[in-house]
Amino acid sequence: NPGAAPPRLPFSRVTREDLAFFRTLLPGRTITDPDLLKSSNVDWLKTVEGNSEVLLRPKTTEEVSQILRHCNERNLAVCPQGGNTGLVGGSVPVFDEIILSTSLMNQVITFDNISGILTCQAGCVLENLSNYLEERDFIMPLDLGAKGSCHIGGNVSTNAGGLRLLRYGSLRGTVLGLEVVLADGRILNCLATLRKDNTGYDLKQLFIGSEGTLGVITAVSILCPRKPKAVNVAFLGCSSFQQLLETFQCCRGMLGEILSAFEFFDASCMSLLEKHLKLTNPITESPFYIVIETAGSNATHDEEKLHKFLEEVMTSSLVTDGTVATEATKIKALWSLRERVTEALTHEGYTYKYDISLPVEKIYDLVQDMRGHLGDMAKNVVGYGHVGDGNLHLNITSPSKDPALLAAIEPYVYEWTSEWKGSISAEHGLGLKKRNYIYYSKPSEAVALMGSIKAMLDPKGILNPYKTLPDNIH
Ligand code: AKG
Repeated sequence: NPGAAPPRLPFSRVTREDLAFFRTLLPGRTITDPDLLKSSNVDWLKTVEGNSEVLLRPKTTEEVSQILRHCNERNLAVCPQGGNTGLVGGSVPVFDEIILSTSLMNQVITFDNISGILTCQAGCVLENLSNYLEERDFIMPLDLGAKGSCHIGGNVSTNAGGLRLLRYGSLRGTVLGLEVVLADGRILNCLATLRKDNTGYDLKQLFIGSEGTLGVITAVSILCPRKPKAVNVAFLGCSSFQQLLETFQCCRGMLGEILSAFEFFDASCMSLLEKHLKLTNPITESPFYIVIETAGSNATHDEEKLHKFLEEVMTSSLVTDGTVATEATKIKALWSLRERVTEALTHEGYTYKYDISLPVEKIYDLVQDMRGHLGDMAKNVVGYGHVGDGNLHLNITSPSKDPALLAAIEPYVYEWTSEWKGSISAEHGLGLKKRNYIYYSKPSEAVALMGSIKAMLDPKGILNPYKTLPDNIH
């Protein structure tokens, strides 16, 4: 199984002298109690578990630098960890890597309320940043279901997409600067707060989405939009995916500049939300559900636009039923239907998760095809995701881990994706689980170049080993 752990690489083991060094550097923040280490050794999905004996909790960039300088000299492997909400086994150790947690690096450094540029430490929790900004009439340019736990540093190092990407674009555009500690402890201060800066190579892009394999992000500066004065959410039902696509096209045309999200999930997801989380479907049962959000500056204009759009899709029968929310509590309730699908799935047993980019008109074909392909082998085959970004979350459940089922899904799902020139990881990254499938989405020349960059920045390979790059490249 190419997603399983490879053999341990010949890194050093942590000695008493190493622990003494860490304890002097981080008094009270060098954790070795196995009970305290338990939750940092296992991923959120409880599918990957490491065996680290040391968790370090630095507060400053200088401390991170000293930790890495020591680890590099001693050939000790390090697993950087943010909120540990990743879905591909990238944020937990595979063996005994030292866990370097950003959880105490949680300070806002500056916020400029003219430019909207926020600079903060990597361990700030996304929801805390959102709350901080909302008090100042701004918002974060990204939002995702894991907001209550995930760290901005983890978001950036995985290039997390989320629910607002359609409107505000990817972190590759909104992140303006990064401070990164390199494997040997050097501090790379590229913490610019400029919208425009074409002076040489844009090095920060190397660290965005490289999952902590090239450096440890310690601070981020990010461009934040103004808080919209009016937010509306429409929750709609569609009887076919074709109609859902037509609704999307119509929506883009009629809501254009105020559209901030266009998300979907299928009827199987709704059943799981009802069954496991006791959530109620606010509209009549449909094969597909859509969550549309508008965010604009004029409530009257926005509502008028939204109502015209709804009238159009209802009268043309693209949409079978729907409900609209303008009030915060109801908006939250409608959003939680989409945001909590992942959580509902965890109650079904074991979940095989795929995060695929495809031409938008093909995304649900993969779900249907997979249902036919797997037949009775799977308990559920469900589809949900970001229609506006052409990003499908295909999830397949079985009562427990099932190697025969896995062999039926992979590499089939990757071959299917590659045939349509899609990406086998749209927004979750490759981590441990997907690393060896990179060739389905990237040519071998590109992967070899990634290997050269890794070798240049981290010659001993101590940073997040066994992740992102395939096993033939360290
Ligand atoms: C989402 O809900 O948008 C996610 O990224 C989670 C996807 C998953 O549960 O596979």
